[in-house]
Amino acid sequence: MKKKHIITRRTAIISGLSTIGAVLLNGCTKPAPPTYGNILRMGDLFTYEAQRALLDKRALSKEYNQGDISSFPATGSINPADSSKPGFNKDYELLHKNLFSTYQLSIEGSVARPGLYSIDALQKFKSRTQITRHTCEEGWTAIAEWTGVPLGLLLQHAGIMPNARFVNFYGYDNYMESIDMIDAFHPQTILAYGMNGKNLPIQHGAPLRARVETQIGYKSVKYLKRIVISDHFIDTGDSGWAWYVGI
Ligand SMILES: Nc1nc2c(c(=O)[nH]1)N[C@H]1C(S)=C(S)[C@@H](COP(=O)(O)O)O[C@H]1N2
Ligand SMILES: [Mo]
Repeated sequence: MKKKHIITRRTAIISGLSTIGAVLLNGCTKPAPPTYGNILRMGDLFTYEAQRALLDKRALSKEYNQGDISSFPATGSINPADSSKPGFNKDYELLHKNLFSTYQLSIEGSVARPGLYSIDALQKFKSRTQITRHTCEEGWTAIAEWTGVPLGLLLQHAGIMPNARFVNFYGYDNYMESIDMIDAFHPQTILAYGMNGKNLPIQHGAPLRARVETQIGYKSVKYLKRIVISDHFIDTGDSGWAWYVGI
């Protein structure tokens, strides 16, 4: 059952990539975004076409009701402001002291407009709230409500370049993971600042974490510090865990 599901998602990804290839080859004959023709805005064409070609065909991960919300364990780093805990980081300790008012997410790499975003700035984007099930590779699951900004909106705002293929997430605790553009533009891939109607708590990644609902829990990076858009992905290497872990 589970295996079948994974195969289905792989097929979707492969056809997705060939669609992007077709989009790039036929770009001129397809409807173009208003920024078409501006070399710095080529990323807009890519996202515009790719989103329309792909996203409506992509299945949403199941969403639940308020009554399904469960208790939620915190794993991995649970407080980078605590020097007695793994993942301690001095910059994070300072942010925590300032109640995250000085926090700024950095968006860098293959984007026309690299930039820093405070939580206030992120909250000005249209938000998305979703109640989803988190699945950890260690074998537990839990359901919570997440509120945040769709990553695709932010990437469009930053203007991703044509060579952009991966989104690399870096956490304050030195944790890192990456996803491809198909998952990055999935409507349920959000940068969450809220959990169960409150600000995201420390143990779950305050002030901002990724929620990648199409993949297993370790892709949902907590304590986001930087997002680097690139033509190559960060491979966490010898950990033995797969890079792509669709659920
Ligand atoms: N920065 C960071 N992000 C992380 C981790 C971590 O240790 N550090 N652990 C990952 C793993 S394995 C899981 S299951 C989830 C756990 O999220 P939770 O602590 O909110 O349950 O976060 C993921 N993201
Ligand atoms: Mo996990």
